[in-house]
Amino acid sequence: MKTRLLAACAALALCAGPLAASSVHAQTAASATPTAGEAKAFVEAAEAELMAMSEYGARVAWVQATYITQDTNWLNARAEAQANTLSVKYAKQAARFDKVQVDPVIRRKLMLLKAGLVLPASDRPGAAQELADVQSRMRTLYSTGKVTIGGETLTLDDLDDRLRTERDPARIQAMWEAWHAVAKPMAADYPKLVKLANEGSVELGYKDTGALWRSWYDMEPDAFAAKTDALWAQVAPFYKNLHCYVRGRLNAQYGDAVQPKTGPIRADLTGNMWTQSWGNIYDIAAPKGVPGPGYDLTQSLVAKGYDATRMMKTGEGFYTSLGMPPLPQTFWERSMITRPRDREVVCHASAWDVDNDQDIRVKMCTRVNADDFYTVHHELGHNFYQRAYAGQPFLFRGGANDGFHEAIGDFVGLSALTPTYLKQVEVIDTVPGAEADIPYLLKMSMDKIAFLPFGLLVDKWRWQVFSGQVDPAHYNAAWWKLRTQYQGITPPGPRPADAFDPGAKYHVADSTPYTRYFLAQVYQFQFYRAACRQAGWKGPLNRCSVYGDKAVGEKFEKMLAMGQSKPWPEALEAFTGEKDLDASAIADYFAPLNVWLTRQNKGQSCGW
Ligand code: X8Z
Ligand code: ZN
Repeated sequence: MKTRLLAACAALALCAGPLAASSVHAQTAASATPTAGEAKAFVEAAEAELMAMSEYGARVAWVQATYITQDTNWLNARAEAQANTLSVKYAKQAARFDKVQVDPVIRRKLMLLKAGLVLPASDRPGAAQELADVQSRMRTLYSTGKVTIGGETLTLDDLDDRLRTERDPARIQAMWEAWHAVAKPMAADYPKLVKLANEGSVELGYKDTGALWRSWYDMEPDAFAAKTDALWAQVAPFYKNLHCYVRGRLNAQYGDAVQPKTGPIRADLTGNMWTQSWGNIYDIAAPKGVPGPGYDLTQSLVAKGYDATRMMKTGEGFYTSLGMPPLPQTFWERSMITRPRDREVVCHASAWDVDNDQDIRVKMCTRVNADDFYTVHHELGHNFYQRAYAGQPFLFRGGANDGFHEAIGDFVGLSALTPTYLKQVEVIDTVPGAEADIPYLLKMSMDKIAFLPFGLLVDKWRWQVFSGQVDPAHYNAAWWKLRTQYQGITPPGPRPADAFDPGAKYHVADSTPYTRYFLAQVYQFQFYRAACRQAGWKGPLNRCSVYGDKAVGEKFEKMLAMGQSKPWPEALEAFTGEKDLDASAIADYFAPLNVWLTRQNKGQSCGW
């Protein structure tokens, strides 16, 4: 249940079951000018009721996501419609206390109740069910999508696997085009979803659904949009440097006919379906005459006989080394960590908090490779966060914001990928010397820096769509305009007139907001720089690992335990001493690489 990853407030959208009670109305409808006492009673009743019912929604959603059938889809859509209706009702009632003097805790809870939906439905009869049905169709289309290439039927995880290593441009293009064709039928549904969600957002007092999404960050929505643009402006020159270098290496690999020396990069050539991480083509980008990072993590994991469970156990071991309690036995009994062969499931990885307490789980179709080793740490970050804030009142059980939730496991991953750590846990046998630093940073930048424009543009596109700036006839063109403008990429061939390429990305098909991942790229380096300072680390930042550091762990857990009880700058300050998003931590980490890239690109005309 992806919204659980965001925040308790977003979780409300999925929390309620069929037991919706009306006690709250009875209490709050009483007087025309409500009192602080009524506000408190309203919040307490809402919180108790939503918490009691949230488990129902989570269990239905779990069954649907791990066993997709017509019936589980029906059940889940129905539960979501009921939850949406209930959450909207609470949001509207909460607004009644806007002008009442209440204490800060009640004020924050009222705010969370009001802003806590991702796609609010109108209270027009039938609207919530219509919206849930559209969502259900799009999600299932994505998760059960298959392509046939050369007589072989392939799932998305099969395609993922092959794109990592396939180096024949025609075969790469065929896989890319086949997967993007899967999303075509969403073109008819997406405008319906936009209309329905906007109807609900406007009723809640937002300009449109995009404005609602931008309102989650303890600041004005427009100020938030400006902040993301400013962060991008800080890192864009580095991205352009990386783009320039990788484009040159792709040109050397494939020649002018496939990848010209100038202009955008062909979108299918970076070893990833969405051109969002490029680390899988490190072999192509590897600098000539410079030794590589000294090991291949995928090969090492395979050689050491890793399987999905051992990858999870290793991930858990990092968190417990920081002093956090081990995962409960039920995690191991109830999680789904490989793709079942006998049924359809949602393979896109997610972390769940089923009962808002100890029943935490991962759902992931884990394969033994470097990407999934990293994703295991990412997902467990969600779970350890969930458990750390389980002591908060229900409405504060969420990330300080959704970007925080995504950044926890990524922060741990920055240590868990260091050769020092990998040697400590015996995944690799020797720690390479200083000559491996530039190759290591290059590989990291191909995953982290390459991601940034994608992390920004997915919601830029949705903001345009929700605001009506782009109409359905231009959805696909607007998508590629942003992809070219920010990422400097172009599709491998002309796109069909009926294409709906945004839908080829899980988070669009699933309506999971995406700016969170852009924010997480920034936060994770702030967490990491602060942790390494606390640990007294003096060497190059890319070699710092806080594995086993209980003092860092204790301070980190204190931030996690705050949940969303305080505005995010306070949570950030509690661990880092910093109060704002700051891309200088990324710049610090990659500084030696940026110098190196600038030298490599000398004489090239960069940009697109
Ligand atoms: O969706 C995810 C996680 C689950 S929250 C696997 N990520 C984004 C993506 O896959 O597009 C992690 C990185 C970005
Ligand atoms: Zn995540």
